[in-house]
This record gives sequence, structure tokens and C-alpha cells, in this order.
Amino acid sequence: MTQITNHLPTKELQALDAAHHMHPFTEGAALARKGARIITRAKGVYLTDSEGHQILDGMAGLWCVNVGYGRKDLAEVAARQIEELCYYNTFFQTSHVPAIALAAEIAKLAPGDLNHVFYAGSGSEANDTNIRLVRRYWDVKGKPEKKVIISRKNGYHGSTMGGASLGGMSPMHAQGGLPIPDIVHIGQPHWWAEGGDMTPEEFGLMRARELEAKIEELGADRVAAFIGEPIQGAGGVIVPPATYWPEIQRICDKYGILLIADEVITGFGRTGNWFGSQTMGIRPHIMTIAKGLSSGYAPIGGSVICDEVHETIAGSGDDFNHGYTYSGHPVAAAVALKNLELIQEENILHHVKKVAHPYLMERWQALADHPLVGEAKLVGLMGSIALTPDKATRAKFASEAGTVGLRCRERCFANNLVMRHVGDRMIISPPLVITPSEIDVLIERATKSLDECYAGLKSDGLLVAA
Ligand code: PXG
Repeated sequence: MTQITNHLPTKELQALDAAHHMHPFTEGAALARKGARIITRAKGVYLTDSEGHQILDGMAGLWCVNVGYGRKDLAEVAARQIEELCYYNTFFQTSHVPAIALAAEIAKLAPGDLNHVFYAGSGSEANDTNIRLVRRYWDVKGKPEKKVIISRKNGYHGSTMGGASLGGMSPMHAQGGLPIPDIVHIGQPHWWAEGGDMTPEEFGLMRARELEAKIEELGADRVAAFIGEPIQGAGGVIVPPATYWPEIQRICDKYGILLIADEVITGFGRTGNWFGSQTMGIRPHIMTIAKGLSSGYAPIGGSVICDEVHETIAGSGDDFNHGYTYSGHPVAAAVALKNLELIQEENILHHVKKVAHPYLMERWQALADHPLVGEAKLVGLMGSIALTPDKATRAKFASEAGTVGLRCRERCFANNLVMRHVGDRMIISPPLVITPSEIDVLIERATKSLDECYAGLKSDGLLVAA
């Protein structure tokens, strides 16, 4: 049997990886040519790769390692749970202590009457569940024609057929005949890129009213729900203008359609509150959760459901014919519960609000003075900067979208900083436990990378507006 350990030389690991491991969102030929960066260990906010580089992880993995890497107490809980009850299901009127305790804890932390949890293994699965939930809800209410879910262009809701359909990522829709029927998309509240001469406030209202227009066009009797991320993450950390969510809420209330807040990224302290809905003033009927729920230590997600939706479905007299083998997996649930305990015991929300956010905000906003940077946004600990050849006009680059962002990301990688790019926007979402001195390192490496990227663009003649 092939035994793969971290002791193989990097080149051999890369060759095996390229030969046998098909990666998500990756072009295979490029990966084979360059070889993957292989991460071997992590502690706090730092990753170590197979060459011994210490990399500051400005993305908390994929927006998930909220309590930081290498927590012994989470490892111990997982080990104990594996010994005690490694697996049992939650189908057919059975349950177990970790699933029960975690659901009760989530209900305690979630706002309003979001008191019920349906477990999934990931954010994508949870959003598939949400499609089933809202359609089932309206069926039971005697309105089976209320099936359409309205979502946004450039939203991200996962990679399953349902999740990718809810999402508004055109490169994903282009592969595999998506979206599935009865999912439609309206414009996103991305003022920087699409706001033209409007003020952010005017633009926010205009984009929210696209929801009203779409409901009117389809007929409210056909619309089941609206779904959105309180702050778009994968789309580029797009913070909607202050007018946007109150107007969306008004419209959902007026037409009686369910509001789903996808909190996969914004949940569990990322924005400084437990949930992004609280930060943005949204009252959802359902929240999607994953990622920070377990800080990425175990795969788990779920839907947090309000009393009315739960009571309607649970009281229908029929089974809800839906579920996953790993719904409420005991090891993942035990780890998630301990993670929520850590967030509370260590006052991590307070740290985000009173220490890390204010300090990072000051330093992050200063990046807007860099010649390559237009706006700099930060809510809690999710931030973005827009790269532009001309700040005054918010110009795009003449090069194909993403060319400059990719070059900047490569400089970050070379400087041992994980900072992602989405098109020509750079984004961060570091572990919530990041300290001011670690923020200094992040900013120092980011600035160096921006300087190098800027110099490269200049010498290659790419500092040109479209
Ligand atoms: N909803 C939102 C808002 C997400 O950000 C999902 C659902 C899907 O969750 P799972 O656990 O099925 O991946 C996500 C995931 C990126 C990136 O490149 C973002 C995500 C996943 C992978 C990459 O920004 N978000």
C-alpha cells in the first residue's frame, strides 16, 4: 500500500497530487505544471508548508478557521467523542447527545425565533436543504405553486446543483446546465463596480427594488423565498450600501416571502456579532450556517429555522423526506459545540469588535492611499480592497478582469501571505483571534505585495484603464 506522509519531498508530493488528486476550482494542467503548495501544519494564524515557509493565513483557510489553528481542546473533544460514540444517525426517531446539545446552543445564540436546526455536512448541503424546506413549507400551506427562489448575480451559495443554482456565478452556471428550474437572479448591491454616477445609498435602494420588480413580474403567488449573503464573501467581500437590507426586508415583509440569510461566512463572529444578520439588521426566517460553526475543525453545516416554518413542516402529519447520513454527525457536533464554547469563554466577539477590527480598520483603510488601491472595506474581520488604475473614476483595468488581481495574489504568496483575489479585488478574512502584532505582519506583507505588483504592472505597461 502506498503510504503518503509529509516526509516525502515536495516534488514527489506534487507529482502524486497532480496524478491522482482532482482539485476544486483548479485547472488541472496548470496545477501539474506548477505543483500545488503543500500545507503540512498550522498553529494560530500561521500555516507551514512542506518547504518550511511560515505563511500568515489572511483567509482563515476558506473563511472558516475562526478560533485559529492547532487548538488542543478541539482535538481532545474529537478524540473523546470518537471513543464514546463515533457515529449514529438522527433519522427514524433517534438522536444523540452532541446533536441535541449543539442544536440547543445554536438556538440560544441565533436571533429572534430561529430555534430549530436541520443539520447538513456543509454550506452547500444546507442550501440544498433550504430549497427543500421553503418549497415544502409552501406546499404544506396549500400553495404548491410558490416555488421560485430569488437570488443575486455574483452571490455564492455553494457548489452542489442546488447551491450553485442559488449562487449567481456565471462560470459555474456555464458548466452543467445550471441553474435548475425556478431559481432566478437579480442584480447585486456592488456599488463600486456597478453604481455608476449614483450615490451608494441611491444605488442600494435601486438594487433592492429589483427584488420588488421581480416579485411583481413573477407574481407573489409564485415566489417562495429570497436568499442572500448579508455581506457577499466569495463575490469579493461586497458590503451593501446601508439602504439595501432595510429595503429588502421591507419587500419580503410586504409580499410575504421567506427570507434566507446565508451566514456560512458571516456567522459565528466574522462581522463582530454572532451573525451577519444582526450586523446588517436583517430578520431572516432561515439562516444557512457552516464554516465558523466548527471553525473548520470538522465538516458540519445546517439550516437554522424559525418557529413558524418549523411548526408548519413538522406539524404537517407527514415525514419531511430529506436528510443526510451525516446530518448532526456526533464528532462534528461535539467539536462545533466546543468551538462555540471557546468563542464565548475567550470573549472572541469582544476581541473582534474592540481590538482586532478597530486596529485592522485603521491600517486597512490606510491602504486606500496606495496608488493601486481604490476603496478599502472592512466589516468585523472580512475586508476587501479594489485595485484600480484610476481611483477618481473607479476605473477597471484594460486587461482581462482578474489579471491584476492574480498578479497581486502571486506577490502575496511569494511574501508568505494568503490574501485571495476575486477578479481585481483583494480580500481577507483572517482567524478572529488575530492579534495587533499579527495584523502588523499582515499589513506589512500586503503593502510589500501591492508595491511589487504596482511596479510590475508599470514595467509591463498594464497600468491602463479600460
Ligand atoms: N454559502 C456561502 C455564503 C459560502 O461562502 C457556501 C455557501 C458553501 O459552503 P460549502 O461548505 O459547501 O463550501 C459557501 C462557501 C472562495 C470560497 O473561494 C468560498 C466558499 C467555498 C469555497 C471557496 O471564496 N464559500
